[in-house]
Amino acid sequence: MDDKVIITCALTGGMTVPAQSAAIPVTVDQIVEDGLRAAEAGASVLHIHVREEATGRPVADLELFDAVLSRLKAQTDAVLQPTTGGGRGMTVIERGAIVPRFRPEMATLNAGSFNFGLYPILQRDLNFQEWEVDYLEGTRDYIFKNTFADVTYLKGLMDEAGTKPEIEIYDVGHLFNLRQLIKEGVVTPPFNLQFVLGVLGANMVEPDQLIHMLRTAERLFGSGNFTWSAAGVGYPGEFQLVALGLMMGGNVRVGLEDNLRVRRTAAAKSNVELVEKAVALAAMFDRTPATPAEARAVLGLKGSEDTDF
Ligand code: KMH
Ligand code: ZN
Repeated sequence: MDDKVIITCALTGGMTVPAQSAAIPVTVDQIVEDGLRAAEAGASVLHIHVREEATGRPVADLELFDAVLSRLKAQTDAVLQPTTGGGRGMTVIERGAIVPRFRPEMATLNAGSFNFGLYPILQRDLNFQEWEVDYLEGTRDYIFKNTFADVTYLKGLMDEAGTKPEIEIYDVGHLFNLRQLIKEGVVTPPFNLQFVLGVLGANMVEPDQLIHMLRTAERLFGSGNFTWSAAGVGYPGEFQLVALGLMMGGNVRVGLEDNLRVRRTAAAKSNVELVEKAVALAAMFDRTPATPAEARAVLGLKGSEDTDF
């Protein structure tokens, strides 16, 4: 097993809302500051979303992406990985615009459509803003749309930009989608998989679910033809998958995008706390955080010079 582990930190996302935690970075300054500290703590990939600064609402605003990406690139060598997943209400055109505009080394590519239910968050006794109630309640009737046409379109943008996709797999069926896209020449091995478990509407965080998805990927694609990472949504799911990923030779993802607790009884004060816990767990499994250069080599990335930010 390769002792190096690529730790991705998903800084803010488009799922959680500010009412859930004051730790969620919202402004450009907060996202940049948290990203720099997360990289310092051992994250070699920073997964980037942006939010309206005044309200914290997830947006696809290219000016905000430019500010975050440019300032991070100026201060860290970590791989900067913007999302094409965006958030509820964004079209695939809006979501994909970050690729030709910034030509990032890496961006997410979601391999299938599914219900994306965030509305149970409203059962918590929190001080929600009006938009947060609408945003969350609206997910009762929301499909995170990634049709074969959408995935093909987004991957085409990435091919033109020299951007490597991180292919997000939420259900085992998404692996069979991927097999079809390989047949069509849309995706060619080697590629990078991120197993994301714990979204209501797709697979949940259970050890045998991850192992089944991994074994299915190995059977469909051959274990030498892909790298993989594990991202658990919620607590303890995030760190259950971190432990499994570390034990099984994979890479791992943590961050306030996916999970707001660092202990069962303690909310995370920042992304750094989550990265630090992943680094500590890695050491227990004889694994050390990959440097950005090592991550680029494993993921097959073009380097940060050839980007447009
Ligand atoms: N929010 C995660 C559940 C993306 O941004 O494209 C999935 C994710 C995908 O991070
Ligand atoms: Zn994301």
